[in-house]
Amino acid sequence: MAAGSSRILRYLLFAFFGVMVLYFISSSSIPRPPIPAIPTEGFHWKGSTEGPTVDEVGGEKPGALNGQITSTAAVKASVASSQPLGTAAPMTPKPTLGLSPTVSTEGKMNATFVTLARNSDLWEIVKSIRQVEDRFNRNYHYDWVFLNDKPFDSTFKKVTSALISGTTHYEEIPEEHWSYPDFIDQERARKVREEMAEKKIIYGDSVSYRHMCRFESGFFFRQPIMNKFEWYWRVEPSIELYCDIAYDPFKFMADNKKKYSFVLSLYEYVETIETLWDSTKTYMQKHPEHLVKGNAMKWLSDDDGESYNHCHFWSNFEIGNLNWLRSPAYIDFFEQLDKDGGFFYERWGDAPVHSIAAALTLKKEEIHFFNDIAYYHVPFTHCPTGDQFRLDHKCHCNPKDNFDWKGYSCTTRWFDLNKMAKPEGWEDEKN
Ligand SMILES: Nc1nc2c(ncn2[C@@H]2O[C@H](COP(=O)(O)OP(=O)(O)O)[C@@H](O)[C@H]2O)c(=O)[nH]1
Ligand SMILES: *[C@@H]1O[C@H](CO)[C@@H](O)[C@H](O)[C@H]1NC(C)=O
Ligand SMILES: [Mg+2]
Repeated sequence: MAAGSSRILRYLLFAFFGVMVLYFISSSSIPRPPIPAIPTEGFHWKGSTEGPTVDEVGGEKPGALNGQITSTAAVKASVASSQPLGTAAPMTPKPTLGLSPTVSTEGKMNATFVTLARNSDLWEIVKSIRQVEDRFNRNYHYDWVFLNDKPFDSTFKKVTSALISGTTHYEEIPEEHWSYPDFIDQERARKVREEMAEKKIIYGDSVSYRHMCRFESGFFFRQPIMNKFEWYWRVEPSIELYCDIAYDPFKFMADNKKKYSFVLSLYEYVETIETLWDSTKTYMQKHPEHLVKGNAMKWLSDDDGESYNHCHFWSNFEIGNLNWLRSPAYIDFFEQLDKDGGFFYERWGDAPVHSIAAALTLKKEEIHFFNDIAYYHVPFTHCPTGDQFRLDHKCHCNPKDNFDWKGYSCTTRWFDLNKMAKPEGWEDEKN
């Protein structure tokens, strides 16, 4: 009798305990409702045209089962992360995202992201990739080309391709695009590096940096993989994108007949380009046919081409037209520069090279300032001027950091040359 009732009591206790546990699990797995938006002036909920919703990209609907599913996924993820990358760890399959309603394959441009990187750049380039995907590419799925003077290793490929929503390509650069041309006197080049090291010129003693600058100036756009595309967007490691990009910049470029674009501009370090303008003048004399009427020469020179004022677009960000870079106008320019040897006898950067070419061989209207692409590459920030713009585009940059209107920026000159109205509030950001 006593034994029987205590057994019943035990059963009851077990049952009660079990119910409590179940209740606890299910109530803790009920998804929290979204934090209600505080309506502010000028704030709009974006409609379904904005991009795929959670349902469309295959997310689970909130419900009792949801907790179980996510916790299983969490277990899987922790198992996966506890195993070395080389083994066949169970992985969450890459969801096949449908294109968002506003973007059909027809609207997709013939375009790719492009990144030059070393294997050791992996953990810095992934930060850039994540931001590009979050702010833009998750809705567009453009391809991404990676270029390297060495083969990419499997970790680099695995990690980057998992983050990118488009097709990824990994290519090794041929030796002749990353070495001294035979006409270069390597002894002279070595002495220059020693001198620059003593003068503490940034990257002044680096051989690889010079190969990099020459490659970005003359070869990235004619790698076989790049020949498949018309448009490129260059992305470097450790950059930030601070605002949502709510439209396709490639399409904008095409629709508005743009060929080259920038977000930051500044004066180049003179010691690295002492004779770059001399070579430019040789090119201008040899190839007057490439100099376009209505170009942006006035942005480069304050004395009609006699001297260079050192203004250049910062080329670690670029959206541009590859066919322009592959045109005789650009190639003739690069070849003149290459023959003159300044990539090795000085330390010419690809930024002034691209910039001078753009300013001479394009109409100034073909060069675009992407005000709405908020960007950081150490040590400069482009944070769009105007509070409402930054709120509407969910920006996370500090307007105080905006470099656009500072004394060392060439962007004010760009606005003046093109008679563009500066955004309200620009004067407060001057200093
Ligand atoms: N494959 C490869 N990429 C390089 C090398 N040096 C620089 N890069 C890449 O070239 C770009 C510019 O280099 P970075 O170090 O960012 O120069 P900075 O922005 O001028 O300071 C980045 O995308 C780098 O990842 C190199 O030796 N090999
Ligand atoms: C993309 O552009 C490249 C370069 O202009 C061209 O060769 C290629 O055929 C284009 N591809 C498509 C699908 O239009
Ligand atoms: Mg960089």
